[in-house]
Amino acid sequence: SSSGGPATDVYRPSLDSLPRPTASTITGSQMRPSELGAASQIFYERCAGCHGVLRQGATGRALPAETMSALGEDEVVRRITHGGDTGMPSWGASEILSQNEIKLMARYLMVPPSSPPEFGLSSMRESWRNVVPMANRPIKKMNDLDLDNMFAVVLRDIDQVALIDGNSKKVVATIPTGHAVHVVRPSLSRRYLHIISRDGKASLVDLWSQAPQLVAEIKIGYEARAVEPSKFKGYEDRYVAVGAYWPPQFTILDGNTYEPLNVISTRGMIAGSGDYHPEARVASIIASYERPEFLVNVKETGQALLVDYTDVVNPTIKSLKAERFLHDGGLDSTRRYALIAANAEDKVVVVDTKERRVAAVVEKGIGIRPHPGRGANINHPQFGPAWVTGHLGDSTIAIIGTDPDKHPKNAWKVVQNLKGLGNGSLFSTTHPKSHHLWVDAPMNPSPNIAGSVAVFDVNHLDKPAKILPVANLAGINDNSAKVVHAAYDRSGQEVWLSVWNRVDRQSAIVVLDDETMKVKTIIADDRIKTPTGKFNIFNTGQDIY
Ligand code: DHE
Repeated sequence: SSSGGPATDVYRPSLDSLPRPTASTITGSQMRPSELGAASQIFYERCAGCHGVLRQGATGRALPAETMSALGEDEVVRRITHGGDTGMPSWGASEILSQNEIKLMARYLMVPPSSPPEFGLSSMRESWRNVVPMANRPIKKMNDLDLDNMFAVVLRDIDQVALIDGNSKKVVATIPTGHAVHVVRPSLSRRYLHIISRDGKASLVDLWSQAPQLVAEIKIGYEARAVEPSKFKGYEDRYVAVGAYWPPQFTILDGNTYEPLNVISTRGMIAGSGDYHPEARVASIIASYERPEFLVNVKETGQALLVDYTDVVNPTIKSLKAERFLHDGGLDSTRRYALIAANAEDKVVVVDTKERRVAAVVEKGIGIRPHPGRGANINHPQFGPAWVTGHLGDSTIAIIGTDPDKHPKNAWKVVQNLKGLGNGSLFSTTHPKSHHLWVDAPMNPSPNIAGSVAVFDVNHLDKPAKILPVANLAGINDNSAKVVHAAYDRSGQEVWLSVWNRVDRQSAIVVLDDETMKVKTIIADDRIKTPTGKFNIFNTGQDIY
């Protein structure tokens, strides 16, 4: 094994390189090793993201084994089945987990967690595959694909990313990824796709090859969510930062080959209290356009790290004291300020990437558990440039002024609240050429709401949103179908939405005309299973949202 971890671990044992639990390592539990294996797999895929592998809580509650035992199996089963109103999905009611799986999870939560193994640079080097070395790569684009209007689509449960041509809507390639693939970040040069999977595997795709292909991959830990290429002028394609949830650390890779260059632990002290946290996970990573730096947002400690990559082996890191539970976020329209949701604190932190400081913490007017994705940069008719986030915990859509120069009174304040579909929103989206704002609610317990999207007219925000039943429009009426992640095409005239269904049921991507909100195309190709995030290579690479 390359993990070098302790043999007591029961964490995600069905994945590669982890020691399998044995009866002696799980003394006191009422579970067989095979049950523990299945349960820890489900926990890692569905629960750890919010609750933490050590179950100390973040976006989701802390789940101490003693509390679970005190609640009793029936109550824990009830909570997993029906979810809650601050973002806990209704795993049973929405038919994602079966009754047996839910019972298994209830019993699993009564067994105390164990700390998973470490994963350092030597383990990474062992896992590194430079599939197509630079010498065998093209020096210019070798295909006639329209890369600017290509979409990379996450096919979550089949461990693939599909490349779909934005013009013909045809699948041009499918790329194998790690397990439960999460996010794709195209490079600024539009040559590369960086893909991160939940199991810590990062995959590099070269879009210049005759057919886009996987050219390198590496495992940087056991659990991960974020990857981001360097974007400062002169450093395009040079470096890639990959954040891990476990072990709590981030790794800097060579941007062309994925050779691991440095790994930096994020375990440490909580901003404010100064108390130690053993599971300080890396949430979003945003490349600065102002300096040769990555902004690495550490969830549990609330430290926002500005990591200078001019000397990757000996990096200078400025650690900004932000707020706990930093999660997702994006840049304002000038690309100078990063707005990051500190979701379990109901705050949004504004980092000035030019002056390297926390410019503001927005609290008043933020709803319960903000969840922007990268957020949406609108031009508010009254308040000027503004950034928008929806929420997991309520139907609030908060609009925050982002223009300290021309609209100083509104800067970093909630200037308006809208009412969205309901709680359970994940992503808010717009495009500089559009006057529409699209906000989803896939985590809402009602299948009708989770299957719809709200569209606001930015020029008439006093009017209620138009609600489009996107899953129904695609002819998909299952309770398990969720409509998630609106993404614009290059021109800003089309919006793509995923109808994300169970792997054994029909999913689709629905393409709507932005202006008329009418369906243009339904991509229901057999290969499109469990689509979630869709990343237009131009818009995502240049941070246009
Ligand atoms: Fe995500 C972004 C973490 C569940 C789809 N997700 C992010 C980011 C983080 C994160 C830290 C920001 C990355 C960045 O910008 O660098 N996501 C987590 C979780 O911890 C969580 C809550 C639970 C889990 O177990 O993983 C979680 N995420 C989900 C989903 O269930 C989604 C809908 C589908 C899936 O893949 O499982 C999902 N997350 C996405 C997408 C983005 C994302 C599509 C990127 C949005 C964008 O527009 O850039």
